[in-house]
Amino acid sequence: MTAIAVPHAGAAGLGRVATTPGLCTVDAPGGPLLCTARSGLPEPPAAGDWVEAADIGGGRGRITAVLPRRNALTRVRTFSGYGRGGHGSGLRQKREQVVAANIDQILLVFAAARPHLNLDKVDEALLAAAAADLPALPCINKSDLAEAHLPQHLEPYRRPDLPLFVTSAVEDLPAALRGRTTALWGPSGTGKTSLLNRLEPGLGLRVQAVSAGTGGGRHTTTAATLCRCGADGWVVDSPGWRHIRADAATPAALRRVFPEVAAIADTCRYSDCRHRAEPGSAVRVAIAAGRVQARRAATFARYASVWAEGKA
Ligand SMILES: Nc1nc2c(ncn2[C@@H]2O[C@H](COP(=O)(O)OP(=O)(O)OP(=O)(O)O)[C@@H](O)[C@H]2O)c(=O)[nH]1
Ligand SMILES: [Mg+2]
Ligand SMILES: [Zn+2]
Repeated sequence: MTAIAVPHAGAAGLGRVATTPGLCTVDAPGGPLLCTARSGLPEPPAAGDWVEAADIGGGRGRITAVLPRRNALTRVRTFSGYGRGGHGSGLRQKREQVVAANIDQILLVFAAARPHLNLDKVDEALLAAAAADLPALPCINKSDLAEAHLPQHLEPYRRPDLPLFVTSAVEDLPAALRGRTTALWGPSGTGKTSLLNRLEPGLGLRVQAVSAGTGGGRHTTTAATLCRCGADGWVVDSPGWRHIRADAATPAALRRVFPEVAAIADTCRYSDCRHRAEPGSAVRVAIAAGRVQARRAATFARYASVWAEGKA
């Protein structure tokens, strides 16, 4: 996940792209328009883009211009192709795809269970959002399926600067989404679309049970879709991802996501301490005393060393 910052464009009187595969649906001032895009646009429109669209009658329209994006949530998709290097040399091509444009915040949707909750993935997602300078709202959905120890595991996320949602009942969410464009982001099957359907019952978006065997999602949502949510909010429902890239995490992002570890790491004897067997590692002492979670400290140390190596 990366967010590219570009200057904000004014939005009055323009349409906003709701869905993109094939024809675009544009939420235009006069109602929804099914649009084709003018050829020669520098980039294909993405969900959340503000566009100029000409109404050509019969509910149809034509996108003539895409306004500059304030930011864009992207994901890298890897394609296997066949290269010229002889037998079995599958060339892996990477292409960056815009999932959603002009986003104010990200609701990171995970499930307490089915699929299994991997808190390292939560940390990575928070780190990616911090590195992209986007506010993140972590949300643990399916709280009705949570095991008894969940509150203990979530302890590091209960902080005044982080609005953690534990949902199933969604009463607190509407206020957090008001007046903003929020991208839903998280693994497949965690209930992103279900949350949106409960917030806006009229949407009737498709959801699908997770796999009976693995408890994993089935990639039900296949394209990013912008929906109106409440009187003045927008939500982009997005396809569940498998990989999240947090490798761009800066020391500032690390400090924001792991404040309890960073504060103690500051007091380690060596500034390049890896918090393993080094003498004078305050983090190691804190783990032994139960003041810091070993899991969080390990992730913090891993990303700190990735950063240090990148700078070396
Ligand atoms: N027990 C329980 N099940 C839920 C909850 N929320 C959603 N589900 C179920 O989880 C399954 C997956 O929900 P979806 O909304 O399709 O998940 P998604 O995150 O949109 O998945 P993708 O579109 O594949 O990324 C469905 O069977 C939902 O009914 C919840 O709070 N509790
Ligand atoms: Mg979905
Ligand atoms: Zn240390």
